[in-house]
Amino acid sequence: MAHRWKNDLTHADVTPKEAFLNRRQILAGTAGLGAIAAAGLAEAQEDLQPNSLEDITSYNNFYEFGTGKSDPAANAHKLEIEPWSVKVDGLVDNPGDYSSADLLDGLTVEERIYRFRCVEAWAMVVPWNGIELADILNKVGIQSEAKYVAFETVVQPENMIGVQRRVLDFPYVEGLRIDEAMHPLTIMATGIYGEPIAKQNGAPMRLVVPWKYGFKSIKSIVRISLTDYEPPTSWNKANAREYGFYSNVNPNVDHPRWSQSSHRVIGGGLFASREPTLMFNGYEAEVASLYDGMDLSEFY
Ligand SMILES: Nc1nc2c(c(=O)[nH]1)N[C@H]1C(S)=C(S)[C@@H](COP(=O)(O)O)O[C@H]1N2
Ligand SMILES: [Mo]
Repeated sequence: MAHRWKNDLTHADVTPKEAFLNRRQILAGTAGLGAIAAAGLAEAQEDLQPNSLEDITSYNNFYEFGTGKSDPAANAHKLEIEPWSVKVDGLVDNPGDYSSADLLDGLTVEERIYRFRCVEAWAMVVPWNGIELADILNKVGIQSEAKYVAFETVVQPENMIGVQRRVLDFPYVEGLRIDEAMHPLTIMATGIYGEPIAKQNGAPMRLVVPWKYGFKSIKSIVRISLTDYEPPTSWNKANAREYGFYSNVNPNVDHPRWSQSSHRVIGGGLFASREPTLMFNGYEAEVASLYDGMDLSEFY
């Protein structure tokens, strides 16, 4: 179900600004890129800022592999992703343990260039490849009592230094309300720049919810559960005063320890700059109606 929303970003907005040639090599060297390449990348290259794969894969949050921004790139090679199984359970018609191939089989992978805003007030623009989460949920069959979706990240203690050090209460868990999960902007990402998603970015599949702070976009998912209650979420469990369940990007509501009105643009190098943060991270027109009647002045 392509193009049910309007994307105001182009490849020219992709950060950072330094590896245009790498990008050409990636495109030239990737067999089976198919629809992604055909979707205008060749033409758009004229407008492209230099490529961002390097920054996207080297500045990460993935606490299972350590708390430093460069720890995931250094340690996530240990993540074992084959075979990969996703348990689907709860209020679904077709529960079970799905291989990643079976879960995604027959569904359409699209490129989605999204702003990505961490609650720590930094941001990137990432050209994801992914499948609308709604397509996956429709495939497994949502029962009418389902009101939320819960997600869980894999735990491989022997491979995960952050798990060994118990830097958070693992497994990392996240959740969405069902209407958020079914929104066409919400994707299960399986790639970046037409390449399989790097382990430090959450291989083999991770959520991307572009109007919410980055911690909602849970990585390396092994369980999807449909529930009739609001599921617990990792950062809310760790510090409920600072991190809510909704966590929609909102420049008007400061985090208790830092302002959310602007953010640092990753990848600018010497030209690193700040830019104003937009309501719902720039997706207000698409998602504001989901929150009609909610008090957005609180840090949800
Ligand atoms: N399992 C898991 N998922 C996670 C995290 C994590 O530590 N563990 N960090 C979150 C945070 S805080 C952010 S900002 C994004 C970072 O995604 P990126 O490294 O692909 O930019 O992943 C989110 N998903
Ligand atoms: Mo984050």
